Amino acid sequence: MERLTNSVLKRLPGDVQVPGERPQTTGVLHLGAGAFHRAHQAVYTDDTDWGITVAAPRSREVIDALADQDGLFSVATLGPDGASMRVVGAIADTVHIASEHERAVDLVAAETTHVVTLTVTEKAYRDPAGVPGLLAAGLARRAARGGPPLTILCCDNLPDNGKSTRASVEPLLDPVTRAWAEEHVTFPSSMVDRIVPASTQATYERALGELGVTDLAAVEAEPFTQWVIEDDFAGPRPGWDATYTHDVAGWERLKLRTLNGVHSTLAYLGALADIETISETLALPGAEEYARWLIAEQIAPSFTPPDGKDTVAYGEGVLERFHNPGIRHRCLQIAMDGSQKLPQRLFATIHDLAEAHVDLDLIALPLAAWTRFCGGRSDDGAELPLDDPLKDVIRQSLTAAGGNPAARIDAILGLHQIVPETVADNHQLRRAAAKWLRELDRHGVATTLEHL
Ligand code: CS2
Repeated sequence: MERLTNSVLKRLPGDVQVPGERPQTTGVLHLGAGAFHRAHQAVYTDDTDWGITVAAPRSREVIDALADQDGLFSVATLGPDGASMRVVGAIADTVHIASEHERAVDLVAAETTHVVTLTVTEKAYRDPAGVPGLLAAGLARRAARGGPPLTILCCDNLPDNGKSTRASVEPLLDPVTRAWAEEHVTFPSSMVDRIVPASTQATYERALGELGVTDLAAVEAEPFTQWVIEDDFAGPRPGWDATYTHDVAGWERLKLRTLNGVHSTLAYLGALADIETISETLALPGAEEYARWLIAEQIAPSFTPPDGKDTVAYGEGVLERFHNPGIRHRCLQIAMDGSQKLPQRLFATIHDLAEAHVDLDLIALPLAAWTRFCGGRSDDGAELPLDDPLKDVIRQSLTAAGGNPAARIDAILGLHQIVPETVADNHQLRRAAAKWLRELDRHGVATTLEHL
């Protein structure tokens, strides 16, 4: 079957949006070739005259597909009222970090690289041998050459993600590079948002149907897209149509606690109830009502939203997006890496509520749901995969705790690597979570939600 390449662009159906002139230079080096990058930063860059070199840390699947397609791929935007197709031409080159490490280091150092963007998932920042090590090696080379300033822009769902990225790289720098970096490198924070499920066979089939050629790097996404970036660039940047601000922290909190917090909550509840997607989970009797209460009574009072924003109204928008039937976002995909996601999505909220002496009953339910999910069995007794870097310690602690709900909650709250002491020691939270876990064990998710 013919592939999506430059030579077929002119023959694509008229309703497919195609790129104009392809970029000649790649001022952006992007680390992480996942679906989210392709449907988010790559689309923003496609609307500018800059190009991207995309670097894949481990798997070569996506970059091989891109290389076979002259860097082209399609984004299907799936709204409640139909779909539209766009071919993105911003990716000009690819690099495989695992097998071309030297070249990747050189790209970080290259004077033509002005911005390094990252979507490498939460856990990657804890692995000095991985992405932080690559950035450190690249900065050392750049400093040694007296290269131009560089902006390192994190686009992962972490709080203060610029600071977190800096903190993962800085300890790896020698004193000379560190001094140079202080002058020449910035790490702005950013809040990124677009729902982009992992591509499946159905994604590739849809692309083939719409384009008439095969696209093995195709992605599907919702219509909504947002990018709020801290205005702290060390040098030139592409003309991304983003919001530039000096206070990104409020935006990050709003999105992480509301969208991602409710996403993870629904993902664990849905997975336990043997439901495949978020939109199907939200359709369970009681689920949407619960999500609304959670947002209004627990998430909203936990922080001050950015200027002019109302968390409850924002939450309504989020729930509407979650309902989008065109997006089949699997609960098990979102359930992955809970230990890396829940600190900023759930524990930070609990911490702030506890400080403000707000009752913690409703927010104890996601904690109970995650605890039961980590036990590995759904309400129907099906096996649930625990895909998490802390899998071994989680399973060991739960096994040691036995069947008692209170002991299992204590085992999870005892994960001091991820649970702040103020949360772990909160008596009211422990009691409420144990109560919910007992309910979930006895009656399952569907009945628990129905009788809230
Ligand atoms: C999701 C996010 O997989 C997950 O954990 O919560 O990927 C979510 O879809 C995005 O952050 C939306 O911007």
